Amino acid sequence: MKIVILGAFGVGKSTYVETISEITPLRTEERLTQAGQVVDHLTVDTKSTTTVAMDFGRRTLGGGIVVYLFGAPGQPRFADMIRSLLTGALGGLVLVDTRHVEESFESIGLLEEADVPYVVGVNTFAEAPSYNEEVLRDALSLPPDRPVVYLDARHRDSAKSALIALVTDILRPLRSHA
Ligand SMILES: Nc1nc2c(ncn2[C@@H]2O[C@H](COP(=O)(O)OP(=O)(O)OP(=O)(O)O)[C@@H](O)[C@H]2O)c(=O)[nH]1
Ligand SMILES: [Mg+2]
Repeated sequence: MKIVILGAFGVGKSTYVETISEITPLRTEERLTQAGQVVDHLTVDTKSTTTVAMDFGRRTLGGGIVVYLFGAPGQPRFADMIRSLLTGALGGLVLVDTRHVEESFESIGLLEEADVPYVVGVNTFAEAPSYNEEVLRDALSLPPDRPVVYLDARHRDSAKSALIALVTDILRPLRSHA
């Protein structure tokens, strides 16, 4: 299964791929510079690089399911790259930082444009406000059939639960027709 990890700049996409991948992921990080400060609004002080093409990892789940994970870049200027990554994808995981919920619209829009099903994953940063599912759904205008999960992209079990939620969602129509 090809799946894409999307979300705004700095929400933890590369961290997620790193946490969940069973192989050393491919990364395409480039240094953030003073020149980019006008367009790249940092939320994490420790962040010094950004994804400029993609992350790539792999994770084998039970039942012989092998998931190929493509971590997207975050900034809107990479939209064409993200459209390319969505080609042939069976699902998307949209990571959300609750300090900047509105920055998730871009990713959700690209998924809807590509007609790829998705799960919204709230990456729970300690400093970020917590909203319950109903409030988030409302803020994101999420269709009722789109799942929302809460996770910490740095923790394996938490990251795995989010991936299973997405894979389960992808497989659901097939099962109901079996
Ligand atoms: N506190 C906290 N920090 C996190 C979490 N997930 C990621 N980080 C940190 O946030 C920073 C950004 O993570 P990245 O994984 O580079 O974010 P990204 O979404 O890939 O960023 P771009 O590729 O630049 O869009 C890193 O310094 C991570 O260590 C989290 O769940 N909680
Ligand atoms: Mg990244």
